Amino acid sequence: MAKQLRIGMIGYGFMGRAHSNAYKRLNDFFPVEHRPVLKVACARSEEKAKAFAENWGYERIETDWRKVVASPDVDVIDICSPNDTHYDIALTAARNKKMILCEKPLAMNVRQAEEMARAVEEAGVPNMVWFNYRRVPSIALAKQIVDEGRIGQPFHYRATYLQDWTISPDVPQGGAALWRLDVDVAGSGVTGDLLAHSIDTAMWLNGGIARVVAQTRTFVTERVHAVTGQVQPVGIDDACMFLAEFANGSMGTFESTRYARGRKNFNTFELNGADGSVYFDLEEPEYLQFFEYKQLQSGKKLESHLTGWRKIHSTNSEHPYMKHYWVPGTCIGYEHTFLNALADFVEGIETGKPAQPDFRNALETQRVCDAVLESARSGQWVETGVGL
Ligand code: SOE
Repeated sequence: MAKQLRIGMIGYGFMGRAHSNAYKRLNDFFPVEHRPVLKVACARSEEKAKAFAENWGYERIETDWRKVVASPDVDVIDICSPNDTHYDIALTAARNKKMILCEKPLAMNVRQAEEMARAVEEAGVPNMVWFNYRRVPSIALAKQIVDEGRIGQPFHYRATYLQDWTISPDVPQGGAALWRLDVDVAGSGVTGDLLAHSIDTAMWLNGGIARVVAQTRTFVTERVHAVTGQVQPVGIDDACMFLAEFANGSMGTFESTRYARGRKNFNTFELNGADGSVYFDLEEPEYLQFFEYKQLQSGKKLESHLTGWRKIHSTNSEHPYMKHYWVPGTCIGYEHTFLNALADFVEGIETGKPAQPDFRNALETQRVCDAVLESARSGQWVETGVGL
């Protein structure tokens, strides 16, 4: 009989929906022993909690997260609430010996993230942060290609993460829908919200980022606050660019903004090494582009007139995750990245090989984010302390 994995969901927004979908579909696609049970949905507003629970099929609701993390009938706490709540919920959940899945960024700052990593380790509870883009098959394929040694000595890493939804000064800050614009709730702007994804992917593929120098900009400096109704200063970074030095000696550039007109969720990266390069663009997620130089050299005859980038449609059953879905040539979507992440987490519990990124690993991303923000303030290169 399947083992139950009883879920206590805290939050009901975009990520609450993405994760709930993953819980519901896990056993349809992945042959794991555990079966998620949607036990409790928690939101501060009873009305919102009820609507969410009814829609997704949660058995009951709570309006106080403390009751959820104390519930004996809950095994996993899923933290999908705004960033300023992650720390308290995670620490209490760890004390109560719950498994914890936490949305990104892990915390508001390194100090919180360090305590959170320590808390789950001391409690011995399985934990993971939902950096879902690692679970895009094409990105996982890029990781495989790097691990197979096909890129060779890395020279350059280039990442962009562009959106355009905050350009109008009429967009308020704060409240349930727009807490990402309120620095007291979000901790930072694009650095924690978007670049955290780029940094997680970059360090997964190319190793630790040792030092950074950054510039941030806040284009709209005052916005009405949705909760107070007052015009208040904006404390988040609307845009951030930084240069990075990886521990392996390669150079990185990272750019993120919510002011790139026409760009909705433009998440790209390219890694260039001596023997090859990989390029990914989330607007064409089923493709990984790969330029292979090594194979050309090793061939009997170098057919240089036939060289070029290969656009790999990562939908064959031998591509990461794809054997669990449809026939070759058919695609999966954004929602499956969460399903894949959940499957990895559950397999981690079952095999005893914990899925990554766990809190300890996500702490490294937090270190880079904090170093980026510190550098933007000081104008100096900042050592991240990653991997020490
Ligand atoms: C912000 O708009 C956002 O929803 C992020 O919070 C997510 O992490 C990102 O994947 C999509 O954009």
